[in-house]
Amino acid sequence: MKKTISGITIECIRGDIASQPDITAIVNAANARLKIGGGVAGAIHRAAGPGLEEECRPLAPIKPGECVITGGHRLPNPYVIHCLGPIYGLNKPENELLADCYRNALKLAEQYKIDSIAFPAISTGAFGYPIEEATEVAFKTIMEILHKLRYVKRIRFVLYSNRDLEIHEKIFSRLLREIK
Ligand code: AR6
Repeated sequence: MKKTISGITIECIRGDIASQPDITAIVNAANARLKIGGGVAGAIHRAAGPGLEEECRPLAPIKPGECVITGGHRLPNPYVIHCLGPIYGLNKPENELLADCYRNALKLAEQYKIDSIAFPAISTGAFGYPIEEATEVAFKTIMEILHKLRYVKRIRFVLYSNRDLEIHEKIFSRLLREIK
């Protein structure tokens, strides 16, 4: 699914965040120490090689809602933006901390004049954030700041399962109807 709003294309696809060669910056659902982990952080660090962890070392630790940017190393993408999502039920208020991830990632993308960015569903794996709630926060946050973006022209959500893709498409369609 794909929709262009205020000149910015938002799309949802099923896939692997570490295999998005046409995107300038991919977002990592990181851990506080910016080390290789499971899920997204595992896929990204494995594809990027050990140079990514080395570049991350002096930037760690980060707090929930914070993001830092590095190069892509062996990834096809020039940049990786590492975001620490909230652990559901622990880091509060979860919705604000998750919104901060999307806001701060886009702020960094603008600072680096990045034209395209791909997000995974931050916090919805090991960190336990219910997918419907997280999706709503992600889209609402992005739609609120779309008009401020000068350089970002494409925002892609990369979902790992068909179910997560369907949930994203359903919630995105509903929010689009609501803003009409
Ligand atoms: N591409 C796209 N999405 C993926 C991929 C992939 N390769 N792999 C998993 N997902 P998670 P979190 C989905 O756990 O909840 C890590 O171990 C997954 O199905 O990667 O923010 C870190 O080291 C889920 O919907 O991130 C941290 O300690 C979503 O991506 C912690 O987990 C996020 O799952 C971060 O937890």
